[in-house]
Amino acid sequence: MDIIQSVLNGDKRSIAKLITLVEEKSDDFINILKKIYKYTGRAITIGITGAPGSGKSSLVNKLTRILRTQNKKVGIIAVDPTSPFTGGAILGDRIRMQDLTLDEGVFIRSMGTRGALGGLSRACYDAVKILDASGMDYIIIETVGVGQSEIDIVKLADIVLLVMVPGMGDDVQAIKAGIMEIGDIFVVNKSDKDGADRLVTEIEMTLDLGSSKNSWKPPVIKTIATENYGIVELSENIEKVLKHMMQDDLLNVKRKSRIKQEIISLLTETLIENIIFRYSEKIDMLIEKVLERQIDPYSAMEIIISDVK
Ligand SMILES: Nc1nc2c(ncn2[C@@H]2O[C@H](COP(=O)(O)OP(=O)(O)OP(=O)(O)O)[C@@H](O)[C@H]2O)c(=O)[nH]1
Ligand SMILES: [Mg+2]
Repeated sequence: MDIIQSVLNGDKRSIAKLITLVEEKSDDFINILKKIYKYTGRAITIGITGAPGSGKSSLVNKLTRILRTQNKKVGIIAVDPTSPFTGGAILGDRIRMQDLTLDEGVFIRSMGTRGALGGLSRACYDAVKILDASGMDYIIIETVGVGQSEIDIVKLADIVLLVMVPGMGDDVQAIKAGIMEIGDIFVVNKSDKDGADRLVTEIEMTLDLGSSKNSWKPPVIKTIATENYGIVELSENIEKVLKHMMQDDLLNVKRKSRIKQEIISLLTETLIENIIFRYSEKIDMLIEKVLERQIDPYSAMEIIISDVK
């Protein structure tokens, strides 16, 4: 399996190819994923989410530059809810990173979401594994903060940056919507605009409400991505939060729960598919009975389950 070796060697074309195989669920992709799994678990995954246009891509761009000066390899996944197929040129423009694509130590990929709610697709989770195995030190996943992808990012990332912008009117709303819980770091971007300090205060007050006096509080960082302001502070805070998470074993707890989630969802999917396939005739027969009110759907389920056992 050439492709496995070249992915492990960090070859960008092979990485891209393998992600495509995974997206298309082509033959054997699960076997390839099985083989690379033991090489994963080294990368740090950073999720970045926030309202459309809040400056996520600009922040990722500037953050990546800092990581590159530290000689870290960076994989970037831009989750694009608007289209599952984004051409390279449009992608570069959309995520404002054309200049980074030339860097050998940076890999950028756009991926679609799943369904109308925009949850992260299985392929996205697998792409993270591929990038991890390929030797990326950091994997940054950008998701637009609408719908399910924002919630899903917590399951995928070791650390989540929540980007907010002053004067958008929806800051308070976002805070109220319970989104606050997902942020490990709060980034107030576009701090060149009016109301940045007020937004910082507002976020800090909300964080205070939700935590006891001595407990850990997520940092709130002001940035102006376009002017590279606050980016060093942001990267230092990422390291600080990671250190805290490692010291308190929180990172392992997070990763364990991620693995549990993954096994459970694979199990659920496979079991259900299997049952539906194996008992399709029986299910058809039971449908007739339910239709005629001889039995109810609950009993139909119990009949099938008792057979499975
Ligand atoms: N004034 C100002 N503009 C910014 C700042 N950061 C980004 N922008 C601009 O805001 C616009 C959106 O930036 P992006 O980085 O594409 O934002 P995004 O959140 O990735 O956008 P989507 O991926 O489309 O949701 C661009 O025109 C940026 O140049 C900032 O700190 N201040
Ligand atoms: Mg973007």
